[in-house]
Amino acid sequence: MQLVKEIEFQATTEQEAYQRARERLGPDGVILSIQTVFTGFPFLPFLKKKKLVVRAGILEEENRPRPTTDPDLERKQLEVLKVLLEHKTDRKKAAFPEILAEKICDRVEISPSPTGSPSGPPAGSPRPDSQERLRLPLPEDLPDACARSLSEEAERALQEGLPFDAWLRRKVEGFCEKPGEDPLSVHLGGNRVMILGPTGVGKTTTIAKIAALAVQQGKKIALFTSDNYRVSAVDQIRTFARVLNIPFEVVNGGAEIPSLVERYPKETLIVMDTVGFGFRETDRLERIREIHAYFCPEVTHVAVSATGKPRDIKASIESTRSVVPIHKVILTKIDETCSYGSLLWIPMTFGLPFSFFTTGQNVPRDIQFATASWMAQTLLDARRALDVPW
Ligand SMILES: Nc1nc2c(ncn2[C@@H]2O[C@H](COP(=O)(O)OP(=O)(O)OP(=O)(O)O)[C@@H](O)[C@H]2O)c(=O)[nH]1
Ligand SMILES: [Mg+2]
Repeated sequence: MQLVKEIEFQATTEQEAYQRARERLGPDGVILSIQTVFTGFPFLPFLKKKKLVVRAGILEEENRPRPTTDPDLERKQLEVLKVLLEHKTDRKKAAFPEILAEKICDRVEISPSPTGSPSGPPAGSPRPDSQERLRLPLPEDLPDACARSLSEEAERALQEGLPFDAWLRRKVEGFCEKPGEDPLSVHLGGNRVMILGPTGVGKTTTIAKIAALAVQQGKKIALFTSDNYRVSAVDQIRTFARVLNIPFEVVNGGAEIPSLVERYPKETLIVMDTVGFGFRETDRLERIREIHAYFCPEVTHVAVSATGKPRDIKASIESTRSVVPIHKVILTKIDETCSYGSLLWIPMTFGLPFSFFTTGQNVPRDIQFATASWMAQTLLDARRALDVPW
């Protein structure tokens, strides 16, 4: 990409910044950066004013092949694409993602994630501090109210003769979709899908993994992004779309979404990537409300990181829910934690099922359909790895 025009101006809100960029640069304008500055008298805080210094521009693809910042990554991505395409013609032989993932790993030297698989948390994980939780091997990072309610339920089940493992498996069945013939469609929940969530949780990477699954299954898919605040964000998802050879659209404003969607037949899966937001960023939340209103997704997934603190995850989900309806939760970065309480307290607290779990940076390998068997196994293995007697 090359920057063919660049402007700088001031605005009071991100919404205004976006509108002015559109007015001055037309539909191809993208926000390059927004910097918040304060003016006024530092010693008189009530006179302090916030303003946004905005850089916007027009990006164009260069005619010559784009130099990549990471040629090794590009090579790996092309290898992944080749495996996907080969696999597409040979679909009956293998179940995705495991077998395809093996194929890809055989062909492409993708290093395993440093923290390893979630099914085997490293030794030295924090030990439960209460006798109660030692007796009932629940995750030690559960918020107290959830821990109490689960302990009581598990105790009752034990008294009725249901072993803890069996009770846990049954419990988590209510926290995800029932497996079906077409797990990708079941877990996505529709053909117009919007993925939201805080900054940096892995939304775009997860969308790339989902797109790879769709391509592998021969589904028609198009990627949309409304995250045009940063050049790198557009570039990141464009690269994935290019490697997978699927259509890609940058959405500059909500009003243009219906005509972009109309270009695709109803059966095409359209996945909308969105700008990450902090739960206090009302401008960004407004932007999400606008995109949602025009895109009218059948299903909205919120992505949150398993490494997040419960309070922050709660604030993210609640703030998202205050602007748009949410149907499912994607729990990301499970490989980066050995505390699995979020597998239980998130669905218990919000009454939302999980759709996908992501377990590393590798596209397309590190994604799991959220199934009860995977959840129960992960929770049980985590406790076994702690050598808890039970
Ligand atoms: N360990 C680990 N890293 C991940 C996972 N998913 C994504 N990442 C990494 O997290 C970082 C951010 O990922 P993105 O996909 O750009 O996150 P995002 O939510 O789209 O970020 P914004 O667009 O900035 O809000 C990248 O370095 C990813 O490789 C995961 O499951 N595990
Ligand atoms: Mg992103």
